[in-house]
Amino acid sequence: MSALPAPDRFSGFPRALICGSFTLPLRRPLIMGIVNVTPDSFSDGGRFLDPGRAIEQANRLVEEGADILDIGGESTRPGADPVPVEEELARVLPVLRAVRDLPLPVSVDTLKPEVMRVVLAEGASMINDVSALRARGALDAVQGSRCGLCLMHMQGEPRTMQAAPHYGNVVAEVRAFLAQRIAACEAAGIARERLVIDPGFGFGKSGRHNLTLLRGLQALRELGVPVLAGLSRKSTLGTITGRGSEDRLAASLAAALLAVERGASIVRVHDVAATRDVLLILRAVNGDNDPQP
Ligand code: HH2
Repeated sequence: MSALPAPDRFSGFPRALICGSFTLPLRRPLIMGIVNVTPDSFSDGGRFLDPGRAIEQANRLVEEGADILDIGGESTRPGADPVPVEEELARVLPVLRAVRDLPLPVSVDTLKPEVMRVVLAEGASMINDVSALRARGALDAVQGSRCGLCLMHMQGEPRTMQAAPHYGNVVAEVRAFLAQRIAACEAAGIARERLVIDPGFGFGKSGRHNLTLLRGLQALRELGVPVLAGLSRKSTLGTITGRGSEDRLAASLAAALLAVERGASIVRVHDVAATRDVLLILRAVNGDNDPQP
């Protein structure tokens, strides 16, 4: 087992993210490509429910330049109903098994400890949990592995979260929640170098809350853990542009770019190729001459 990467000598910020057997350098922004194996995801529901189509999509995203794949078997769109464990595993496992030997970490988007245990045993390198490991048994399920962990903020739960989201100071409250979840992970013996935090755009937030969080992203980065931003095709972008979820590419690219400029280390996106090009331009303008991925 390799040693943990040393944090940057000057900023104390981690230089790399541990994700199972992978150590992902954080010197350039990383792209997490979304594979939704669901009938009801908000922008691509049903397109990749068939395992063959989901596997094709996963391979396409890797060719397009994804650094991490994120496979989800349960939609968390507003109003979505929970899916039983067996059903979620039946959706996720065929795809995980088909891509787990590719040379990149595979994340599974789940909030169920039972699913976490099975997918980690089956070769997942990361758990992306929209409830930040708050379910009973979730910390135990991931503690003994070296998997990466994405801790996301959500107010309420998917079925009802958009009914009346309310905050006094959304940035301060999301930051305090994430700081508390980082502390809970560390208290459970989980190394900080395995953690990623995420404000959870659209999860119990109005459009105004989402924009305030995007403006204030730097305040989350100050927690000393890489920030992931998931704005791809989200409804706030539709409200601003007046466009449906399949027609939000330009808005999603702008949002990804703005998130990285404000400190995001990872962007979670549906459209990997276009996002890669945008981030390459940003890096070139910033004079970042690191070798291409
Ligand atoms: N957003 C969605 C799902 N999982 N995970 C993280 N960490 N951050 C996010 O912003 C995030 C997430 C919702 O998007 P999508 O997967 O496209 O839709 P659905 O939940 O309907 O499957």
